[in-house]
Amino acid sequence: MQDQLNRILEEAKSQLEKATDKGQAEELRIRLLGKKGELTQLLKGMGKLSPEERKSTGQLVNSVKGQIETMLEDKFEEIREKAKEAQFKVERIDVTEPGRRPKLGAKHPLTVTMEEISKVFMSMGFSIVEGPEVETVFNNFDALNASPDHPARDMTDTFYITEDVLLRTQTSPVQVRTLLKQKPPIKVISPGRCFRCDTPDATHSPMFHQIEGLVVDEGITMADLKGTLDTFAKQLFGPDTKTKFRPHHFPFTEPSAEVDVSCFKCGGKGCRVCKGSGWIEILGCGMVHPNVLKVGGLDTEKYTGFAFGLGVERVAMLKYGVDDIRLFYENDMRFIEQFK
Ligand code: 2NM
Repeated sequence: MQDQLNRILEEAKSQLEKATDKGQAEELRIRLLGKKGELTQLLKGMGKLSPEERKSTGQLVNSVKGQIETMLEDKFEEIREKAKEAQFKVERIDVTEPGRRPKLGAKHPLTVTMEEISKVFMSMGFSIVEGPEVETVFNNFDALNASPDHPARDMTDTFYITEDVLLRTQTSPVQVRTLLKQKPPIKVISPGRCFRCDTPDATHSPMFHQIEGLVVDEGITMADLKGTLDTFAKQLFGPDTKTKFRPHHFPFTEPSAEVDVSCFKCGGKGCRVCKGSGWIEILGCGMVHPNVLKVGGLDTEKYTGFAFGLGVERVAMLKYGVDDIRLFYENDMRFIEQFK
């Protein structure tokens, strides 16, 4: 019996040494200690022994059993450790490795243009005002002296939400709001999105951006208008830029004008950018119509003002040589990245 126990112990030792995974060790445990295991069988056979033999053999069996259990535990522990190490190897992070550079975004060219224009006017003492894109017909048309049959009011040109509510077609309703709540002196610009029912093509988009300006105070004249816009053009396009004011018509200004700047590309000789004329149209402007000033409850004998508006997309297209307005709205990083 002792020999048998020693043999079992020796065999368990050599087999366990060979075991490399949990399955093999478990198999061995069942074979040795399981219900039908060799050691269990031996214990069962002890009934045939004399009481003295039973005592000494029992101790021996228990000692062997204990040894085997310890060996098995050690083996399981060893296998667990090995598995952990293997996992660590796979999941290891090298904290000394240099980081991956995050891809930097770029400001949209329209944002860059809008900020640049705003900066010029801010340096001349203008404040920035903003307002809602969903506006009343009153603020967008009535208050701006647009006659009831003005073509811009047409359903086919303006996005109406109800009979009295629309998507603003220009940012001047922001200036109407300013006139209604602020006393002169007023000196504001209003950058923002506008909406018109236009079929998209290279130069039209149903959504576009405008910056409009409004100055109201005692004694404001057309000379202030010309001086301000000439200074603006020189700051935006360079000190050699010349301006030309051509008579025009807007319902909200009288007199009204369009402003051309000498071509910043060819300096006025004529090229592709200015289509050979040497001049580029960039602004609309005029002296605020008395009917508009009256909306703000102003005494039109005492107060006068000038206003202007420009399309941000048009300026950005000219500045950056973009030939299709739709490129601004496609969110193609290959386009936007060029303006970093
Ligand atoms: C333009 C051209 C001329 C304009 C007028 C006003 C207001 F509210 F004061 F009447 N805001 N903006 C104006 C004047 C806009 O855009 C081409």
